[in-house]
Amino acid sequence: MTDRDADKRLAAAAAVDEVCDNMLVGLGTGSTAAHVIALLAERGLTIETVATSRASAALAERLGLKVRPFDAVARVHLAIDGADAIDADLSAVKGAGGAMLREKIVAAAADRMIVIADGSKRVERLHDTKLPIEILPFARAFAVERLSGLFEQLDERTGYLTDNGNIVVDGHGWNDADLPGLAEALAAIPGVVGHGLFLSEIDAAYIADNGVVTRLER
Ligand code: ABF
Repeated sequence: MTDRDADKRLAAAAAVDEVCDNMLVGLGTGSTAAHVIALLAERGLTIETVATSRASAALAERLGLKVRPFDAVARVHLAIDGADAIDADLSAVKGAGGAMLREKIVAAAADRMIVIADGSKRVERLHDTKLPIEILPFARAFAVERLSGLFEQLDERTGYLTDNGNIVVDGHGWNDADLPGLAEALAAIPGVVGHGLFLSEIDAAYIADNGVVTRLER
């Protein structure tokens, strides 16, 4: 296990310590969230889960966790998920794994949402991180044209569809001076069905750096 992977597992373990029996837990997506799934399976807690991606659902089921379909769930006790970048205000960019729409829905449905990350994800400013945007294929050209006013460069993930059957475009060279304004501008483009800006969903974070775990709370 690399030092970075050891940090991911440390951050995951700190979040899993907040999981109690009889909780409904939202499982994130990505390599850090995979440590949460493994630890939850190891600890044998009496919990049920919902997953933010088919990949996480498959891993959880393979390890013996009960995964409920989220479409029958209105509320989650605790969601634990990774991030691509997170700042001191607990604003984050997520979605390198393409699961940001389901991740945001589960985070919004959770009483508490905790981000777990290794130290490389902690940033001063979010704008150096590509911003994933989920677009309805029907709206591809229209949405990309409208997005071009917000980003210096837009790269479509060719040959990739999300679990929702949508395309993802990564925005580079964006202005993070007004994050709520950017989120509002993205939501105003018909055909943009999701994006990786998480501004209010995150309640706490465990960030592990060289074996030391720091807890951030909103
Ligand atoms: C997921 O975890 C995504 O939102 C984010 O992009 C990814 C980070 O992956 P990793 O934990 O492998 O760095 O939550």
